Amino acid sequence: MTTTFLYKSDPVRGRQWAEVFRQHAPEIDFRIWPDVGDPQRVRFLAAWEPPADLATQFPQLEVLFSSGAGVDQFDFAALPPALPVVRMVEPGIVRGMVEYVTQAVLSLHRDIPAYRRQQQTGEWRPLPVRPAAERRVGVLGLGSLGQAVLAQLLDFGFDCAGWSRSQHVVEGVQCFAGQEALPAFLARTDILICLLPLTDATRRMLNATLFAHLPQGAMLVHVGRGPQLVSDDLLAALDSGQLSEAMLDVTDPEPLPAGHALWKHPRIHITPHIASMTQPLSAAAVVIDNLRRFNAGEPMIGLVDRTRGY
Ligand code: NDP
Ligand code: OXD
Repeated sequence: MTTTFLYKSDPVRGRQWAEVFRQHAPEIDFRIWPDVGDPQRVRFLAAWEPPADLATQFPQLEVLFSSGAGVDQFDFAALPPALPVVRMVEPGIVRGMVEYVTQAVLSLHRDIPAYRRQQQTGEWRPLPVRPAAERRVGVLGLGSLGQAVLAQLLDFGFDCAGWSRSQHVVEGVQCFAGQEALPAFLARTDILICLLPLTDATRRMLNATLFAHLPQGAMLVHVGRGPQLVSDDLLAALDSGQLSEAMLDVTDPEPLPAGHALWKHPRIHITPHIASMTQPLSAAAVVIDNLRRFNAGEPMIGLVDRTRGY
């Protein structure tokens, strides 16, 4: 019986996936939601938001692929318990995140937000230029994105550190692990980048207590998930000078409603969740490779550990 791979996400990008499947996995019947064909044939699904009652609709479903890097949009309790879930680990999304975070860090490092404010009042006032080696950058999350970002920042000569749940060894990066090491990591961080997945452990983690461990005047680049940040604590930290700038690519809620206090703060710089996006051509190629792995009984890249939530 022919296998169906069902794609339920942006249909324009879906057509690019379809072309890659047509060229490299022609034996698979690739379909774009809502054209599901025979539901009994759907063995694989790629989705940002899967349909409800997955088990009833697609009783032969064997793998759920997230069309993005995050999986916090899935209600794990509503998914069949033994269904493997795979997050997106693909070179295009990694490159996009490296570009975004690099521009954010360079912009903060070289005082671009301050010059924008000066321009508004016609003020010509050079600020001191610090070498990158004297700027301590710290990345929360040493996963596929965090490590790629650090590799680029190391190239610029920044003093780099990272924090994760388990201990990592990354050349040139001071690695910290676990809650007990968090204060020491924060104490040496001038520019903090959040690249953590949203889980029960990371929700509301960017709060007043965490900000208090940073050096006074530290800066934040938040590219994880909106609910990790306590907005009122950020506003208070900026008003008190504990933090000096914040670049937010993610907010809670999204879209951020007009008139929200985060829009108005002169030291907050917002982009609408565009730091990075799955690139259809490279993503489809990675998924086809994962299907080969799955069929060969090999571990798939990006397999989610449901007990950890990422
Ligand atoms: P990974 O799963 O590869 O890495 C997650 C990292 O976070 C790991 O190093 C993990 O530690 C660490 N971590 C998770 N929970 C904790 C915790 N409680 N304490 C300490 N460390 C923790 O994810 P990716 O790098 O692929 O992606 C990270 C996130 O980036 C995504 O989940 C998504 O939310 C966000 N994202 C945002 C985008 C945007 O456009 N703004 C685009 C794409 C992703 P360990 O290594 O020990 O497991
Ligand atoms: C993702 C995102 O998780 O775009 O892929 O945020």
